[in-house]
Amino acid sequence: MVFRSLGVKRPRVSPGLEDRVPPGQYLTERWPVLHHGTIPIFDPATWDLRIFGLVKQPLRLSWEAFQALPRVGVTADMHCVTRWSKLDNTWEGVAFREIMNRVQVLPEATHIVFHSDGGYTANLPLATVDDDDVVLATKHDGEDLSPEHGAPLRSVVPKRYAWKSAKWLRGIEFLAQDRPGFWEQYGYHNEADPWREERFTE
Ligand SMILES: Nc1nc2c(c(=O)[nH]1)N[C@H]1C(S)=C(S)[C@@H](COP(=O)(O)O)O[C@H]1N2
Ligand SMILES: [Mo]
Repeated sequence: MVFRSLGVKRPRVSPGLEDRVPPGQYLTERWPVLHHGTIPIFDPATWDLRIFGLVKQPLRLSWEAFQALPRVGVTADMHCVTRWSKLDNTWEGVAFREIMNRVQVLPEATHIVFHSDGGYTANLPLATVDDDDVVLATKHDGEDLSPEHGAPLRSVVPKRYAWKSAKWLRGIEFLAQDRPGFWEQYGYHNEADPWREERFTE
C-alpha cells in the first residue's frame, strides 16, 4: 500500500499476504519462545486435564484418555502482542468443540478460563472458543510440542493474540461471568482481536 502510493514496485511477497498480517505486526519464520515463569515438567503418569465449572458432566482426563479422543488438524496463523506473527502453523490435537460436547456445557455458561500448569490463566467468551479452529494441540507442524512450546498440551485460539492460548494446559473452567486472566489483570486487552489491534486497555 505504501509502496504503491510512492510508485515503488512492491517487494515480492506471496499473493494475498497483506491480508494475513494484522496491523502493527511483522512476520517471523522462526518460532519465538515467550512465556512468564518456568517450564513445568511433564509426567504422563500424573498429568491430567480437568474440565469443570458450569458443565453437566465434569471431566478429568488422564494423558492416556486424552490421547484416545478423536483428533483434528488446524492450519492457522499466530499473532503475538509483542508484534511477531508466524503464518501457517499446523496444529494437531482435539477440537475444543469435541470437549464441549463431552462435558455438555450448561446454558448459563458465557465465558471460559484456560488454566495452565504453574498458574497462568487466560479468559475468553464462550462464543469465541466455540469455533472450529479452536484446538487443544499436542503437535505443531507434525512434531510433538517441545517443552518450551507447551508440551504436552496447549490451547490454540487463532483469532486472538497468542497470550489467550495457554501452554501447558491443565484445566478448562466454564463460568457464568467473565474473569480476567493473567495478562488481562495487568492491563492487556480483554478481547485481544489482532485485526482490531486490541493490545492493551487505555
Ligand atoms: N502457560 C503459559 N502459556 C502462555 C504464556 C505463558 O506465559 N504461560 N504466554 C503466552 C504468550 S504471550 C504467547 S505469545 C504464546 C507464545 O507461545 P510460544 O512460546 O510457543 O511461541 O504463549 C502464550 N501462552
Ligand atoms: Mo505473546
